[in-house]
Amino acid sequence: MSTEPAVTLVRGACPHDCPDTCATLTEVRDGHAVRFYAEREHSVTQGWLCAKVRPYLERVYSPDRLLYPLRRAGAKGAGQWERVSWEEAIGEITARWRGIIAEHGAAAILPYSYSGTLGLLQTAIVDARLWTRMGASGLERAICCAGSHAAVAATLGARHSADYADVRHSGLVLIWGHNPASTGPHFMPFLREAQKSGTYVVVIDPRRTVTARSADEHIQPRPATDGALALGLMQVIFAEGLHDEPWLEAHGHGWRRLRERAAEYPPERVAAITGVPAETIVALARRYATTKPALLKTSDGIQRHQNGGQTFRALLCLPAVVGQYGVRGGGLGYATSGYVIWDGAALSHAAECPPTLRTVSMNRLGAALMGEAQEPPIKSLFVYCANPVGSSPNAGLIVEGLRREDLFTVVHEQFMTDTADYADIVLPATTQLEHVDLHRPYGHRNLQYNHPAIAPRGECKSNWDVTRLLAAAMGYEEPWLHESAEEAIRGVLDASRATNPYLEGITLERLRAEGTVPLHFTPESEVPFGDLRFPTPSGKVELYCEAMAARGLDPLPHYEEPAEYAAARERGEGDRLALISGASHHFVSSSMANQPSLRAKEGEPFVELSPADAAARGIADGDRVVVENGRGWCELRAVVTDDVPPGVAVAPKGSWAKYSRGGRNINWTTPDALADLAGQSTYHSNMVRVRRA
Ligand SMILES: Nc1nc2c(c(=O)[nH]1)N[C@H]1C(S)=C(S)[C@@H](COP(=O)(O)OP(=O)(O)OC[C@H]3O[C@@H](n4cnc5c(=O)[nH]c(N)nc54)[C@H](O)[C@@H]3O)O[C@H]1N2
Ligand SMILES: Nc1nc2c(c(=O)[nH]1)N[C@H]1C(S)=C(S)[C@@H](COP(=O)(O)OP(=O)(O)OC[C@H]3O[C@@H](n4cnc5c(=O)[nH]c(N)nc54)[C@H](O)[C@@H]3O)O[C@H]1N2
Ligand code: SF4
Ligand SMILES: [Mo]
Repeated sequence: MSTEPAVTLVRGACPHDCPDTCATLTEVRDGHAVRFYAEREHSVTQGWLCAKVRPYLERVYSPDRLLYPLRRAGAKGAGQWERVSWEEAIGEITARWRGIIAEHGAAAILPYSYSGTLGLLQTAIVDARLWTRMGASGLERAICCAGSHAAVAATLGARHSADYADVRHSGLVLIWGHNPASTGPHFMPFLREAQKSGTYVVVIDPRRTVTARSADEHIQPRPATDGALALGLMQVIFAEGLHDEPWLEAHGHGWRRLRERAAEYPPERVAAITGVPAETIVALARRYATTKPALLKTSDGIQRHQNGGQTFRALLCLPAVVGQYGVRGGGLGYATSGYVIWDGAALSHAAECPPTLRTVSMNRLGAALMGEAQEPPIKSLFVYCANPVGSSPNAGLIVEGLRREDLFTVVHEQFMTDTADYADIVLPATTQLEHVDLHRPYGHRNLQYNHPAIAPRGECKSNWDVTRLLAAAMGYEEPWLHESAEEAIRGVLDASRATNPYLEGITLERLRAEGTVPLHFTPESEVPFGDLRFPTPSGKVELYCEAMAARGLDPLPHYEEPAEYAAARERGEGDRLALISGASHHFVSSSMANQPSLRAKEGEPFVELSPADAAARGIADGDRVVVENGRGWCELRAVVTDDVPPGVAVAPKGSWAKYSRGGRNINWTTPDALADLAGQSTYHSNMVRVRRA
């Protein structure tokens, strides 16, 4: 007789920062996850997971998982630890915090988190509640998409996009500064199908990415010049009378003023700025204006430039000029995250909390720790769902800050990251297989529920459970700091549904039972902006944005060279290269970049150089090179390739510093300057020198 324990099948969701939010299945036998794979029936996941997450059990059961709380037992960063109990750890943290609050006020405590998981509970609720109750410093979470979100809010009023499948209706797809083959791979099969039936695909990216390889046309502008390119396309479209004037009259606020602005960008001027030949600009403008439906598909990578906000505004104007918003297969493919905005009051209970005295930009963590944040100075940092030493800009300065003897740093993590190395206390975190959550994807229009599949490994605790422990030890008695996980999710879901038609009929019970629940659309709301009502002050697409004018910002999109590029040009530093550090194929930011099998696939951290730039520096393919500027340096392997044009270098983000030669990654060079809108990060407005090591 067989004594094999039965297998149970547990429904989950991929928690990583990726638009696809795949529906997953875990087979559990005897409390142990034995298989992990994709849901077949899901309209987007379609039975496959990406190369990064397929080996998820390797991550969950990794011998490197943090399993117990640790206290630093040597110098900061020396890697000496002693195991402590949760009781001791929480006791020590809250004792230190009480002292800091008494001396400096709670604003001296800075929580730091971003996108380790995208769940409602483990991220959104956790980000909002304890810290607000405490009166800690707020964190301006502008590392990823603040500029594009601000641009969309100003121009369209909402982040609405269609399902990937709708691309089959597109006659033309402009994939602009976006690399879905790596960063949102479930779009690609839909794009392939469309291409087979005649859709023309153009990729606009300085680098020949995996996505660009299979396009019908690849256009390579100089980095950060896309605002000029977009305005140049508009110039041609207006000048040749190819714009949709009735549409603009009815739905485009300030379109004549946009036309005047665009007139400043004739093809020859744009060619000089972008490096794209004038004929190519004219041909693309004609194609975009005359092939319908025309979809502009983009994401957030392109706006990580100092002029990224205005660049994104310029992109958002294009579909309006050719009357493509509200058209199935046309308009904008950006993000679906605007259909569900979680109810703010239910999320944070901020009305019952003290005011947040100040907010610190997450893009300036190093500067903030080193003195930019005054009154009070930051005396304690609590990091979770983030790895700032690996992922945030100007990492050398962050490390300097983390070395401060008077800074009390706590890191809640699954692994001993480059950041956890500098902690005073490390707390072990659960993975997605060990906790519950609800996910609102940014690339498709379903909600995804994640059931825990296994018990937490070792003494790992979820973010929510740590919140509750800390709240109790701080003596905060508000019931919303002590709810069960399900109660917390239910409260926010129910409050959000009360005012949101897209959540009609979506209850926690349905989510728990069905796992994947599509948002509720009507025939009128199904196509993004299908009713041609835009939730902006004018009710139209705000090509000219009054709200931006009122804030002293340029109300029309414009092109401006990033200061770092201009400075290098003016100083005659022709040997500098514009370095772009977008997504790596096998990691999600720095997540997964410690998994041996994925590191092997990605290879040694590299920088791509054009044959001309390599030759000019005496660099051969495979050479070790130093990439450097005034902020810092790192050592990489040179890949000499015509995938990048002269003047541009590409070094993907994500590699852990401690697994890199010299103990540094590309973020030792990236700028912590802020962009033109919303305090956005500016990773790609980065001038570097490259030389043989
Ligand atoms: N495999 C993988 N997937 C990921 C991630 C990852 O790290 N790895 N990260 C996730 C996250 S956090 C995000 S925000 C999304 C981002 O998703 P994407 O925006 O698609 O990814 P990025 O690689 O950041 O940027 C896209 C492209 O922008 C190009 N680019 C940079 N500067 C310019 C420019 O000035 N002009 C133009 N035209 N193009 C430019 C880069 O070369 C890059 O190919 O991906 C998510 N998915
Ligand atoms: N050079 C360069 N750098 C970049 C970018 C770029 O374009 N160029 N892009 C930026 C972008 S778009 C983004 S979004 C940021 C992302 O930056 P981060 O938000 O710092 O993301 P990760 O580096 O992936 O680190 C997330 C960490 O969270 C941990 N984690 C996962 N789940 C949990 C959990 O449930 N609880 C806890 N406590 N921890 C958990 C993971 O183990 C991981 O170490 O990176 C930025 N970095
Ligand atoms: S990272 Fe993206 S593509 Fe990969 S499994 Fe997760 S959601 Fe799916
Ligand atoms: Mo991101």
